Amino acid sequence: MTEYTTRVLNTVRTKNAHEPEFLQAVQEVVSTIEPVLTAHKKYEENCILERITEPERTIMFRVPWTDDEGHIHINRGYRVEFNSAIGPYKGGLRFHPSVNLGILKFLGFEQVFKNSLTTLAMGGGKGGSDFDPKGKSDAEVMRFCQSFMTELQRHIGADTDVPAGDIGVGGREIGYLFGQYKRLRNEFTGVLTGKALNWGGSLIRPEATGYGCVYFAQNMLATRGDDVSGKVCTVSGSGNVAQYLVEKLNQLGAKVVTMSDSNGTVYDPDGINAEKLAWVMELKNVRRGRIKEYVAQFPGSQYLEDQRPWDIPCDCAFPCATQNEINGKDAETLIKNGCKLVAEGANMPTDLDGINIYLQSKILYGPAKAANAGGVAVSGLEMAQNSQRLNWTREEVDAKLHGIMKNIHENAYHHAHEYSSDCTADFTNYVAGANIAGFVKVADAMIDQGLV
Ligand code: NDP
Ligand code: 2IT
Repeated sequence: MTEYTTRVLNTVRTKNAHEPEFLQAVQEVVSTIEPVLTAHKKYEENCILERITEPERTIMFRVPWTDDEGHIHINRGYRVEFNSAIGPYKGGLRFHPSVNLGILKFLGFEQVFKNSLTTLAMGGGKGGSDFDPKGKSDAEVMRFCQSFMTELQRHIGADTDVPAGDIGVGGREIGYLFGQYKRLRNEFTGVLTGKALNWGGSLIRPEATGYGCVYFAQNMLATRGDDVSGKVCTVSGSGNVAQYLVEKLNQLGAKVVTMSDSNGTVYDPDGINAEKLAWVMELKNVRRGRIKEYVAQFPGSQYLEDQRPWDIPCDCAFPCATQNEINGKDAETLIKNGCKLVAEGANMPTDLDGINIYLQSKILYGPAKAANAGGVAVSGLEMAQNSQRLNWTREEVDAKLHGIMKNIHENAYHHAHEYSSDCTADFTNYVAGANIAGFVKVADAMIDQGLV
């Protein structure tokens, strides 16, 4: 580590001592962008690292709501407006009991670099609440969303800050949030993305994160003359990202043998084919049930209570649930069992030990900022369509998503080979490549715009 990065990391650690996920995300970025900081002193001279690790604005607010029995509940709401150097703040809202400021700061920080990689004009932000939508009625979720938006609306706007979904926030929640924004502000604008098709949404937005992650995996495999067809794949999660990732893998001839939720994993050695996936989608999206119900429906499959999918042998692994779901031991197990590719649908699903093991093993590793950027990229395309007051076809949006993922891969590949000394003809350090490519665009914009 250089004197500059050591000093900045120490300050960030002191100032954010109780935010381990945020510190983890910062450490990963700072340790990989050193070569570009050394090559170009302007970043240090302009204190870019010190500035880019501090959110421009952090909003925290009370969210009171009443349940169906009339009992009052108080949750905490947040919006971290991290960086607006290259566009309005953009990033999802997460509703999950584990949400706290440190988790949203890690997500907002990651979003800055991810959004930069998409090539679209979007800054980075993230928000959410410790509200748990599980087990709540639609009416309770609506009242919560209305209360949450009653405060959030004064901070966001189509040219200021454009939230979207994340864990616990899907089409239902975006609908209630949009309705309340429209009522309070008396304007129909593209203030949220992930809207339904009949009121401003974009085709392919629900599919975009999962599809985009598979497109990124295909681009990585192509560098080794390989393809996803015929590959045995393990997937974690069974929500939005996991569902469409499994759909695309099936379409491309891969075999997906696991899906999971926070209670356990289903292992289906015959493969979760299109028909079984349709059943999972109905289970999770309509009945809002648990993944363990799969085994009663599909004999031959097993339910692994309290387990993640990483002990199951696979060619390719796609973590699509949550942060730090793969540790060093899991990464070792994956590689010992023959895994040749990890592409991250979730944000920061692998801890720092796990990442080091992937890099030492020289497998194809697509880090979240690059591999899951398809979701926010199509959010950017939804914003573009809203501004034009036009809707593009499914084929048009999918073609643009394909192009964006290819571009992200090339950009990360070239920056890795230019700056990261561990790259060879057969190996690309996409972590360094994605972090450097994402950083340079934002940092240069910050320098252009002066000390703000
Ligand atoms: P969903 O809420 O639709 O699904 C989340 C899935 O992950 C569920 O199966 C859930 O299980 C599981 N999960 C959530 N928290 C945990 C946990 N603590 N431990 C184990 N499993 C857990 O969310 P998404 O599919 O949208 O998001 C999944 C991941 O992808 C997140 O990391 C998110 O940040 C990331 N992401 C999402 C994008 C999007 O466009 N939606 C874009 C880019 C990244 P359970 O039902 O038990 O809670
Ligand atoms: O982590 C992410 O990129 C998202 N949850 C999607 C953000 C967005 O604005 O579409």
